[in-house]
Amino acid sequence: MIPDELIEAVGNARHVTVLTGAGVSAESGVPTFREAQSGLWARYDPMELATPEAFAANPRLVWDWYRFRRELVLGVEPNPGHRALVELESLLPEFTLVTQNVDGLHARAGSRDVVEFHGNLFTDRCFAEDKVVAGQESTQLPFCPDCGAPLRPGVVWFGESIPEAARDRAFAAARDCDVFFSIGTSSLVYPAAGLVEVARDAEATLVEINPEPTEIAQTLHYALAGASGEVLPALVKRLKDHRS
Ligand code: BV8
Repeated sequence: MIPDELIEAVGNARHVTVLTGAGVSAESGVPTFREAQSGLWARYDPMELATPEAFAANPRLVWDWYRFRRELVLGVEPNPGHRALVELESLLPEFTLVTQNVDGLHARAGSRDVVEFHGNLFTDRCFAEDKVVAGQESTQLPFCPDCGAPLRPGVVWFGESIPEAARDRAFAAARDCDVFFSIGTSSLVYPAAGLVEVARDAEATLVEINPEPTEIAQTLHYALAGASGEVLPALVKRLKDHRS
């Protein structure tokens, strides 16, 4: 399932960069972004809720959706895929984990220094000053204690720019790595989906872990068809056996 040459490439790598998407959290019980939304939210398209326009038009609906997602994520645990990435980091000289996920599960699994490309579900930001504000546990619409403007979830919405520090770190890591993993992402959302092209141009070995082929299938060196919660622990075990 995992070719020896790939284990060699990872074992000899100076720098490995990983991009994860919603598929890495699927085995924790967090629905992926493009799966039909469950229950109450089934009738809403995330693409229409995760926008500044949706928030301006109906802040209560958007806050209700994010609070629903916060509750959902607080009720789940990181899965073996998250934990395998923590172990992989400890086996390599340099490792950069970039995630599109806003659920914070990589950090809860023990990954340090995660590059949160699309922000984080659990922070609040002032809509006017765009600064992070201490989370307010309120069921109403929260407002900035400093300027009174509405607070919004600390995530990057469609049509919004990626936070500069996260964007710069992610693209630098894609340029510098010897092996680039794209794990659990449909590779549809830019600029995150552009990272693999940067890694390709830097002649990195390109690997995907996903049960389904995706938009980037043609550009890959290795496509490991499977669930990240199974493939990643198997990869780490093979790497440790290879080392011993
Ligand atoms: C920007 C936070 C511009 C919010 C998210 C036309 C062409 C190209 C681009 C565009 C376009 N029109 C508009 C754009 C830009 C747009 C974009 O890319 N749209 C796409 C949809 C076409 N991008 C933006 O707007 C970005 N900003 O471009 O700014 C700009 C420039 C200058 C100045 C001002 C503005 C901002 C995008 C960020 C949006 N925010 N999230 C929230 O979460 O509420 S994105 C959202 O989608 C999530 O973060 C999610 O992570 C992300 C990507 O989805 P995936 O993670 O890939 O999840 P998905 O469900 O799609 O796929 C899951 C995969 O997992 C599947 O492949 C499945 O097979 C696999 N899987 C399932 N189970 C498993 C598994 N894999 C492994 N193991 C398993 N067990």
